[in-house]
Amino acid sequence: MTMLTTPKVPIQNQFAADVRAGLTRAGQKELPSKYLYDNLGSALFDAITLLPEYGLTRADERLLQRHARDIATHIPAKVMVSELGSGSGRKTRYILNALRVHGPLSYYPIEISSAALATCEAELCDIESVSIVGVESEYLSGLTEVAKRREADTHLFVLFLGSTIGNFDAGADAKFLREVRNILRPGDSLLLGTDLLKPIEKLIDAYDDPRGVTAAFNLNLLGRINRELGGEFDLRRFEHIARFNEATNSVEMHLRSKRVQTVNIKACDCSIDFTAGETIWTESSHKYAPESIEQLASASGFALKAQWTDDRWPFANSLFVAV
Ligand code: AVJ
Repeated sequence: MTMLTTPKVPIQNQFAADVRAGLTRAGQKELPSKYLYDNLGSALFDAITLLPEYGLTRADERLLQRHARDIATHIPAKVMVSELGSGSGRKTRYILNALRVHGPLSYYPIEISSAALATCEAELCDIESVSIVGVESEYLSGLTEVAKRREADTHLFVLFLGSTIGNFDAGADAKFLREVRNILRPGDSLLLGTDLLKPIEKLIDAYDDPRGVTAAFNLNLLGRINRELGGEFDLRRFEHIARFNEATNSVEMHLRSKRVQTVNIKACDCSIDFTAGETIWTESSHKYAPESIEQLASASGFALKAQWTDDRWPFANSLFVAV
């Protein structure tokens, strides 16, 4: 695999600054959900995707498997594919396989973690006539770098799968897609995965599974702060909770302090007081109303060209075209 890198802020300093800002702010304490994905967190997320209660990833995969050829009919033969957050690369195989019949292509997975890029390369390197260029970077700076390498007659096809878009706060999803759009040219396309609204009980089961895998995934964020920032969290003094916020249509994950306690974090040079029952908000996972996706497209400079939905687990993969 060839590698492309972009200048970046030393990750550790940024992590310490974000943790400090999120835990010392007035009101609801919070931590950015992107920090859930260190090596252990990524492995726990992979386990979540196998849980019977978490249908999201299977729905996404069914859609891509079934409709990859149909999706490919919308994409010109001279194409460069880039993916925001490649994950394991398993779902992407279907798309690359459907596109390569039109001729050789290059694939640029963008990931902040080099470990994830390596997994993705191992999973996909055997696909004939596809060359992989890993981009170790944040999404937008990585995509800018990819767009620079594109020739005049080449279409840029961006994949943003798995409903990662749902982790952005209200309004920030359209803002992010607008920034993606600004890197593209009119006619370029984006395949966007979005989890759809479904009954609340189903959602809570998916985010608070009886085996406790999601709880382990969430609590690992405190473990990561201990390991990387000299935090002194006792993970047994916190519990995982998942709740549905009806005002924002999002499943929220929190970590709730079981008692009054104070926790030191050396690298942040701070100590944090918790009251009994106080929570740290660690993730929001927005669930889209089917009609809202077209609005999301037009609010961010795209038109909705085609859409595929799963009926067993409401989920949509939508093809947006830059206008
Ligand atoms: C990977 C962001 C799509 O929001 O469903 C799974 C992460 N969090 N269980 C999601 C997650 C708790 C997941 N995404």
